[in-house]
Amino acid sequence: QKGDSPLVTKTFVPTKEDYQKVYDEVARLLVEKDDYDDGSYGPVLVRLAWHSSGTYDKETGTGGSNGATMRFAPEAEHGANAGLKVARDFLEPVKAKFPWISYGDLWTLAGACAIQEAGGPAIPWRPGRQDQDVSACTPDGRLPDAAKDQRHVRDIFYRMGFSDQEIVALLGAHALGRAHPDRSGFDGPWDFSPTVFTNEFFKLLLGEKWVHRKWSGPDQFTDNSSKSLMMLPTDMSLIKDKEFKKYVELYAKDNDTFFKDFSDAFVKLLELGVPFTNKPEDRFVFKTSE
Ligand code: HIF
Repeated sequence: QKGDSPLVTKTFVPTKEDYQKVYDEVARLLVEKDDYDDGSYGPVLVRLAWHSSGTYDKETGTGGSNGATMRFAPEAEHGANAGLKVARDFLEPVKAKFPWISYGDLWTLAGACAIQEAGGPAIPWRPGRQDQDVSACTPDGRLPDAAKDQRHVRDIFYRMGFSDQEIVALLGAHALGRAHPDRSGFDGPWDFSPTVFTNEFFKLLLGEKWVHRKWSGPDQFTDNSSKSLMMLPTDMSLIKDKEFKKYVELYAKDNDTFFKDFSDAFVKLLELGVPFTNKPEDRFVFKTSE
């Protein structure tokens, strides 16, 4: 049959420009909806991107950001994911505007956007995640437990295929955001500028005296000078462990190296288990808003 058949619908193949439009919309909403927490949904978007990716298990190839399975009750209700509905709901109007993007691509793109918009490094990103159904939900217990020590941190991140240096670089993201008593039980921000991406996490970890907070909540640490910042037991493990600590020292001194290593490790995190048909060279570097 020749000519335009009404039976043939063209499949929409999004280009880099289309994904940049999604980026721009997330960035616009971050500015518009500034009446939340410390003035930005950015940190909780980063946490959503990471928790959707951090279920990956390299032995079985299961988990990771591919299926966006946190949309379903079993995974949404895992204790570690408490509070992330806020981030998923924030992105719903973006999904409505760009219905062709998969949730997995949207959540990870939004995480990359939140880091760039917070002044962090470029997070090169590529599409390819396909939404899956509830049967692809991962079992509870794949995400880390902040009450534990370095052995647990290594168990969790080695399972995803990360090295000690990559683990420390990633943890620098705790410069962003805060803990909420009604979500994790922990309380407070890691630094004084929780909406700006910097290497402050490492500087404070080394520069402050951290003491056990005296309170009725779970064991966490507070800085002895202002008593308004916090560290989780897993954060403290980075200076208790000699192998980890040398990278903390490196990143506290050298912000450029931190930005580079963080970007590499975060890109790797967001891509775990994704069946890409494109190549690493095809990653997009989104333009950050003015
Ligand atoms: Fe977090 N993380 N994270 N995290 N995280 C919290 C909050 C954020 C761990 C525990 C917690 C990473 C690793 C680990 C962010 C980003 C990343 C909270 C508080 C806890 C308990 C949640 C709440 O109460 O709202 C543990 C145990 C980790 C491994 C050791 C990643 C590297 C740092 C992978 C990462 O990118 C962000 C951003 C937040 C802030 C969220 C907010 O709502 O402000």
